[in-house]
Amino acid sequence: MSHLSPAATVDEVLEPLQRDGYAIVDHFLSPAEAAAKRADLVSLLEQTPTGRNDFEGFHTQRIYALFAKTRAFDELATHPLVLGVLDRILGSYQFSAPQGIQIGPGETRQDLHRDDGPYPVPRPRPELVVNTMWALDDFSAENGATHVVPGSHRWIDQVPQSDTPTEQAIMPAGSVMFFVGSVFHAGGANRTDSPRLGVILEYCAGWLRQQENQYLAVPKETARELPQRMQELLGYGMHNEFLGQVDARHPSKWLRS
Ligand SMILES: O=C(O)CCC(=O)C(=O)O
Repeated sequence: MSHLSPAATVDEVLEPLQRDGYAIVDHFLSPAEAAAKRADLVSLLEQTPTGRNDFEGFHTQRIYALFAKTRAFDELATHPLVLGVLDRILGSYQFSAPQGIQIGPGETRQDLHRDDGPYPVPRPRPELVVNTMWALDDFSAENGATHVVPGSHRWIDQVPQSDTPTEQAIMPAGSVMFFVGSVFHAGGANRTDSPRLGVILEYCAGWLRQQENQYLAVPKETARELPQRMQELLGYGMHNEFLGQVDARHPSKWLRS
């Protein structure tokens, strides 16, 4: 698994991302920045239940509606490196399922899956989803670092088996893994005594339905106060001149009204 430095360019991220389906930039945030973002989620985690099924994880907490609850990730969500990668892969895009994921001790490995799985478009197809996993703890093989099946973004009918080899996104806190929606991956088992906290900022093509409905997840009053790029990513933007209009007007006008 190749690891890039925080000075990585868009092209340097794209190279492993397109070849393997994922790319890791180590230490994108300083330890202090990562710790501050982690601290920001602590009070939210105190109010967050564990999952309701094996996929969510019975020992895993998920902070849904992330952008209604914290401003700590706005800057990362709109960072030029992230948007530069998204520009090249998706072109037009929006948030799909931004969420905090804390995998607790005793959690088992999630089933390998694709984040673009919910979209019923035949493969091969262009990428519909790009995800970023921000490590707020050190991700290790023992505490649940995300598993990835290298190259599986090119699979058409093939599906992973129980013995399909995976690599784990072992990375220090403050690092980020970019991965395309077509690559098979899974949250890891946590065999330690401490939780593993990460945040996924997931984006889908601008012409698709968002996995989590951001118009309802983030109150209009909150969205109205955000920078324009954040508003567009939440969905208050247009894909070409047709998709996203409200009463024949740009949705940003409706948001301001
Ligand atoms: O938490 C992780 O490492 C990945 C989780 C994941 O892929 C998911 O919940 O869809």
